[in-house]
Amino acid sequence: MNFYVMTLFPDMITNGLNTSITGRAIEKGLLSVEAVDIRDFSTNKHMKVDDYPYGGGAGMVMQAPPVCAAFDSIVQRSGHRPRVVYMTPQGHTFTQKMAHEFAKEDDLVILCGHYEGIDERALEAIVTDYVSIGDYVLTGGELPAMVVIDTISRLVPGVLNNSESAETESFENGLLEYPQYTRPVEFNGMRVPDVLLSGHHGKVEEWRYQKSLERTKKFRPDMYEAYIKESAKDNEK
Ligand code: 6GU
Repeated sequence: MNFYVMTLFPDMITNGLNTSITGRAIEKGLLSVEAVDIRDFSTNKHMKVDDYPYGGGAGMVMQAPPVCAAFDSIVQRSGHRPRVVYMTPQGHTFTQKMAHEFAKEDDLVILCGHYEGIDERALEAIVTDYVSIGDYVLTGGELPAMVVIDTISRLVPGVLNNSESAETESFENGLLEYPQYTRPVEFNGMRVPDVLLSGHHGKVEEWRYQKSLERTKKFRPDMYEAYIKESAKDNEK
C-alpha cells in the first residue's frame, strides 16, 4: 500500500514512520510512505504557501494553488485520482472500522493542514474524506496522519508478524483486551493469576473473556452496552 502525505512538515512524517513496525514494513516493500512537501509547489518567489483570511480574523490560511498542484503531481505519478483524507478536527472521528475501509485502497493520500486551515476551494476540489482523531485540537494534521497510517498499516497483510497479529485485539471483537502477565511469577508480593499457570487452555480462554467483559464494562460502558446488544441479537438467530 502506498501513502502520500501532503504536508508542510515532511520530516515529521518521515522521521515518525521510518521507525519500528512501519519502518520494517517500508524496508520490506509492503508499504511506501512519500511525504509530499506542499511548499515545493509554491509559485511565489518567497515560497509562500499561506495568506491572510478574506473577511479578516486570526491566523493564516493555506492557499489553494500549491495544495492542488501537489495533488496533481501525485495523480500524475500514481496514474489515477486516489482517495484524499483531510485531517481536521471537524471530520468524522477515526475508528477501527474506517481503518479497514481505507486498507482496501492501493494508494491513499493524506492531506495535513496547519494554521487556521486550508482554502475551502482546494478542499472541495480534492478531498474525499474528512477525518479527525478525537475531540481535542492539535497544531497540525501530521500527528493525526501518522496515527491513521499506523492503524491502517498493521492491517496490511505481512506488516505484522505472526506473534504480533495473533494477539486478540481491543476493538476488533468489540471488547477491550484482557490483562497480560509474564515472568516473574511473583512481583512485589503480587502473583500471576493461578488459572494462567494451570495449562488448561479452555479455562484460560474463559478467564480472559470474563476479564475482557469486566474491563469493557468498567472503562467503556458505551462499548459494553453495544456488545451486549449485539450478543443478544446473535442469540436470537
Ligand atoms: Cl485531524 N487535526 C488537528 N489539527 N487537530 C485534531 C485532529 C486533526 N483530530 C483531532 N484534533
